[in-house]
Amino acid sequence: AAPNQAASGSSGGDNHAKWLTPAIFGSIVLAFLCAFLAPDFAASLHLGGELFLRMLKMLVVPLVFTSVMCGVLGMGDVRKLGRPGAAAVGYYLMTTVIAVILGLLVVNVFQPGKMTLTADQEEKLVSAAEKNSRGKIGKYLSEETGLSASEVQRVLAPLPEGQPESPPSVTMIVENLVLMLVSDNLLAAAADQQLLPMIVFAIAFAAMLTTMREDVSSLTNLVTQSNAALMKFVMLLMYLAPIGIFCLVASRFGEAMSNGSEAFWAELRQIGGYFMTIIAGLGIHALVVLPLIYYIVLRKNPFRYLLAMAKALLTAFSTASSSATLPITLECAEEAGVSKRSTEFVVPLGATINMDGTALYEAGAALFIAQVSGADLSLFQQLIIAVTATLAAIGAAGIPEAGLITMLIVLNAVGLPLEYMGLILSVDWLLDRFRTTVNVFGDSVGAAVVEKAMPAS
Ligand code: DAS
Repeated sequence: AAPNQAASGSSGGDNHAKWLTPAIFGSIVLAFLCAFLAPDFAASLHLGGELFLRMLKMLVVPLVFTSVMCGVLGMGDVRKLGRPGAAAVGYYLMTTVIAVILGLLVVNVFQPGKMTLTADQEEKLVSAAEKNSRGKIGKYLSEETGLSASEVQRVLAPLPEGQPESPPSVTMIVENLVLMLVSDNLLAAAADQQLLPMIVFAIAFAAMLTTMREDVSSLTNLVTQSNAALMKFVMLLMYLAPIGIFCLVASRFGEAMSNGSEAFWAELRQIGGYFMTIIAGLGIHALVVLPLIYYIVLRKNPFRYLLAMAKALLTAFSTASSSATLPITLECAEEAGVSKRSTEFVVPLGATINMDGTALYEAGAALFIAQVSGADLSLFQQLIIAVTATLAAIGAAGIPEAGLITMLIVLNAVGLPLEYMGLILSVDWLLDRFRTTVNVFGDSVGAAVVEKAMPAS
């Protein structure tokens, strides 16, 4: 029973004031300035940032559930899901593999790991080695990244409890990823913002509705109208974005500056070669690879679309979380003219399993650690890195620093020393913002590209 589209709220068209994108961009510039000029004041704004982040995250679970259901209900018949579903998975795998290869390429070309460690870096290495006793690295990373122990464990789901005696086999990782598709407790999955099992359930539940003979319009209208109301909520929230994003960015950068900007730049310089190499890879992926795919499939200007997605990309940079950005990504993609059916179905799925930026980073960072630690990897071992980085990125959650945590899987797979993560920790919170932005842009291009595979409405 096709839902009452009239209640599904706006689709496409300009839902927002023109000033919003420049206002959000300006708030980020001001936040940087504030963090450099008055770091303590900037750091004190964390409450405003946290409130905005929580309002976004509060919408994620109900929005993912209703959006995916609307996307399936909009098809009218779940069998029509096959083609766009296959197109989406094909797109995700293709762009993730390209990203991984790009990550390995830039690190092989620029060789950022051929460096002499400073005394400070040696010290970081020793302290990480001490904390990296068996099973403790997850705890160490939880302390360093501020993620809760349960979040670290969830992100490491493809790894058995603690550190396996032997590196996890690829089959073990795949098995864990398959198990992540179906939760035995949906409420727990929702509470933990594990979106994949919720998406699978929402698709299956909506599919049941489309095959029922009884009149289910009251339920489908409830879902559609709930989704429309939630999208209105997102639109309202976006007017708070300039303030929320200002507080988020100013507080995080202010915290980084609290030891003085010299310390910040010194830390960035220490690992500058690695940082710039990964940024170069991310830039190529976001400004060449993805726009090329967009143009080849749609024959439209990809940079106009990038501009239309700017609010979502800036939010991704500010929150370092694809999940938290999801409501804004949905809103912007629709505003950019991508059909509701495509955004509702593809964007939530992409935000969960399509992480090009993370995949590129994990492969590149693992190779960097191999270079620094003097491990000379064979082509086959680099292939193992490529496969495990792809799987780890699929399994990574859309939360801050998830890519750093899941990199443990990649390092384990080729037996690289985990303590070398101590070298890249200090800049990871910043690099995470760039890779999250690439993740969100990859999801946005996915929604636009997969729309071509949608059945005629
Ligand atoms: N922060 C993650 C995200 O939200 C990406 C990562 O950690 O690599 O996409």
